[in-house]
Amino acid sequence: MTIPVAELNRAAELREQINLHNYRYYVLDDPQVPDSEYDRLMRELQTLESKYPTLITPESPTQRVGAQPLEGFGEVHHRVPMLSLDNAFSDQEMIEFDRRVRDRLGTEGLVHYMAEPKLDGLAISLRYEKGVLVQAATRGDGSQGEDVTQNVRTIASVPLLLMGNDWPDLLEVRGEIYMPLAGFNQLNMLAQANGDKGFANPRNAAAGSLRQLDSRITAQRPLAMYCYGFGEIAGGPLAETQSDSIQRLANWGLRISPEMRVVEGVEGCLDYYRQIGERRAALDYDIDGVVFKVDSLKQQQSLGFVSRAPRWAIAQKFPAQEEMTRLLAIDIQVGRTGALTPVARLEPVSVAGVTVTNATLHNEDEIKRKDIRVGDTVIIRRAGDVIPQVVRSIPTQRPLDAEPFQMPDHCPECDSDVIRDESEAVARCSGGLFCPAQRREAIKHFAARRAMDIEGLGDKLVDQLVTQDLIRTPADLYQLELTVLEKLERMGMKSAENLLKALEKSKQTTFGRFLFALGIREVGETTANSLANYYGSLDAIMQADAEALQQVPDVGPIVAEHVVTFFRQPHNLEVIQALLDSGISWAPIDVPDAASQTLSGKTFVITGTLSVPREEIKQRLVMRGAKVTGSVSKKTDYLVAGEEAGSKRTKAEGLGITILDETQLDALLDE
Ligand code: D41
Repeated sequence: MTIPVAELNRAAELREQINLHNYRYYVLDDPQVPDSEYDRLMRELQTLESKYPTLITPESPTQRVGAQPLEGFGEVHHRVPMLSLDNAFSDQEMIEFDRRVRDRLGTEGLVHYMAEPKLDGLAISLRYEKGVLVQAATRGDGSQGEDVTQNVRTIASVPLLLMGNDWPDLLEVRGEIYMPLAGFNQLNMLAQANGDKGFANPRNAAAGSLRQLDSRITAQRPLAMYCYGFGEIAGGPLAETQSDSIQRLANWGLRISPEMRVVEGVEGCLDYYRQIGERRAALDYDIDGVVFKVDSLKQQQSLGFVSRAPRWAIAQKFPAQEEMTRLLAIDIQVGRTGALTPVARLEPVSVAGVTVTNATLHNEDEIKRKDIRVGDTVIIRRAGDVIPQVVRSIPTQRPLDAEPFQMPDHCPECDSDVIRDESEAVARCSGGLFCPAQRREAIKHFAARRAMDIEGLGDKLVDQLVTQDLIRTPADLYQLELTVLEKLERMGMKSAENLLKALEKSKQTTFGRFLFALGIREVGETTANSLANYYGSLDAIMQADAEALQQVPDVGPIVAEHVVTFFRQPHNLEVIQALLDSGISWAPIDVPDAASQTLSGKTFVITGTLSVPREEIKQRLVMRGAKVTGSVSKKTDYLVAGEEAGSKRTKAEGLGITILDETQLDALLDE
């Protein structure tokens, strides 16, 4: 069947447009058109292709949905081997690496390195012939891998056709296929909803998805790829440096990491390592370190490689974050609100350089779900500076007599009944302030830095004071006397005096801090401040009912109920009275009247250099009921722009948002 020229041209045009939109969306993460427009173009192309099947080529954007299942994967020989990476586990080892590089190069000058995150995924080689993706292979042992072309073709950020026309006729690109964390979490949530276990981590999920014989399954998985290296290239290297070569890949529509940088010398490497380490948790993918590559290809060549790893590259790994140890016991901790939290007592183990002896187990359901038992060998994870977690147990190493965990039905501290609301995951001690644990935790909370900020009143000291029955409520703190304090363990005359001074000093506080310190359930710092600013006085809050309380920003029905309940307890009112009697006070709060809220409901963004500090402008806007946010979006009503306002101004202009200079802002504030 001959195809009319008009439709032939239209098909070509559609492919070009779709490829471009694909690139904008998946590679640059900056879409140009709404999804509906993209879908419309795709449908039009599909219609044309089904009318004229000879129009279909393998690189058509319609051909990404997956193909017939395979019997098995073919083998691929890597003519240019896929090398492995040497590891460095410390700054010292990095210094030694840089020393070796400079010795071999015979230079004392600073070496330029290309730095990039080390993704925890799977290494892949893509082969483009005349700009068309013809093969994708796993690394395998470095010289022999598996042919996973059908699967890789379904990954949207892998171009089926390179952009431009200055690519070499043969181009092999190496990179890492991985699963973004957002996609991983979604996939696992879906799996769990279907009663499946899901994947243990994003790396396994990526590997499992890529090893599917049925590429239609792979097509459903949120995989992505970053390119970082080269295999065979017709006509030799693409440029003189690693960084320029990578830039050329980017120009052809291949996806490269936005974190890639050229750094100078080993100091530059170590800085980069630290910076990425700090941002690690904010990235949408798992990384296990940073890779450094000598930037000059000439230098790379003169360094060469040993066995299977180049001498010109190294991976500086982050310290391991998971370790195995034994679960010695499960203790129950009683919190300020009576919540019982199971805590794992562990055989001490060093995780990422920190000795861990305790880890959180969250709640009863979690322990049951993971089937964790005392005596088990367990895997502990420490992520950043959060509390270590028990990831899972290893059932094959379980002692025969290990029994399933059971939440106690009486409080381990005060023997009161434990109750668990059907709708809640937490079990609670019903003892209230009869329970010494709840009293202890309430007082610790009261004294905390973000609450009354009583310096020198640490957890251990509170434990002693409560255990010896020297205090029962936060108000008792202000009745403590020197003669009593100085006799306490690890207390001397001097620290006892300092504590009394700190107590005295804490009496001058803010209303928000005081409210927070009371420890009303679900009332955190922000809510406490909202309540303080909205009502201005304790009496006003105490008189408000649940309905009125919900008028306060970020107070919902649950918080409102907790506030009302708290102030209904005679015991709490007594404690508050005693606290006020002991001299606690705060600066009065001006409650703005409704008439001054001229900018209520309006959202502002402030940018550029202004003649007064930004905080001051923010304050003035907030006093008028406005909200001030950090970034421009459709929800922004006004952009206040000073000198040298950059991208925010451009974005605001694009969105048609009203832009104010300082004079216009003053006028608006004076209205
Ligand atoms: O992100 C990675 N996992 C990564 C792996 C990376 N950013 N760069 C890499 N560079 C290389 C060389 C220097 C050999 C081209 C690598 C790997 N190799 C690699 N991945 C798996 C084995 C080797």
